[in-house]
Amino acid sequence: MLKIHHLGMSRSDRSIWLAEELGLQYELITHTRNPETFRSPQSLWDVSPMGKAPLIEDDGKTIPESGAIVEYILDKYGEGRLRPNRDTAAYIDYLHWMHAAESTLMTPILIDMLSAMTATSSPGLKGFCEGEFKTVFTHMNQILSEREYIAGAFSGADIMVAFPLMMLESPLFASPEVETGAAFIPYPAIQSYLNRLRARPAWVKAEAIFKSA
Ligand SMILES: N[C@@H](CCC(=O)N[C@@H](CS)C(=O)NCC(=O)O)C(=O)O
Repeated sequence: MLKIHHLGMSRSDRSIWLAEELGLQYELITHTRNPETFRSPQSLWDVSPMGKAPLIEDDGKTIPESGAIVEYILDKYGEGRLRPNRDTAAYIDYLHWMHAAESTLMTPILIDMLSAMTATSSPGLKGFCEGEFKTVFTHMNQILSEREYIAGAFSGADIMVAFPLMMLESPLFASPEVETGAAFIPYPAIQSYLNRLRARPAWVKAEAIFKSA
């Protein structure tokens, strides 16, 4: 059976949500962060060479990296669901956002978060993050005011993109040190999109699972 290694407050939320969207049977293995360092515990290092979540095990294979996991699961268990056909324009949007989630979107978020957590923020870093957030969110807001989901119909790309967006709503980002504190105020289409995602039954089920794990 498919095994999902889950670390609290992490991108492994994506793997659980995807499995719930597809109605898959899976075994959930939960790892608890070190309470002092907030890093992975030894149990995760025992299965993951870089000590990172998410990680899945399936048919004797070990698959790391949340985007790779989405693609693997859709290839093996998707039966054509949650991914546009390859010869469509929607597929290009799917590919774009599938990859942008961990790169274009996540980069300023991580810089912003880590500079606040380590008290190393500077006008240069703040300016960089502010500019990046404006560019990315303006573009996403435009797209999401024209369609319901990031690549048209709901897809694996939404599962990828939702994580960084939801991260911005965590209390850490409410700090005045962090550029994203008020990030969504001028972006109503992004806010409506998040509300739509949170209303999905599979999200509701997944959220209950990773909150209780
Ligand atoms: N790009 C990777 C990032 C993996 C990653 O950094 N995971 C974090 C949790 S979101 C982690 O395992 N952190 C614990 C640690 O590094 O000690 C992915 O999308 O899977």
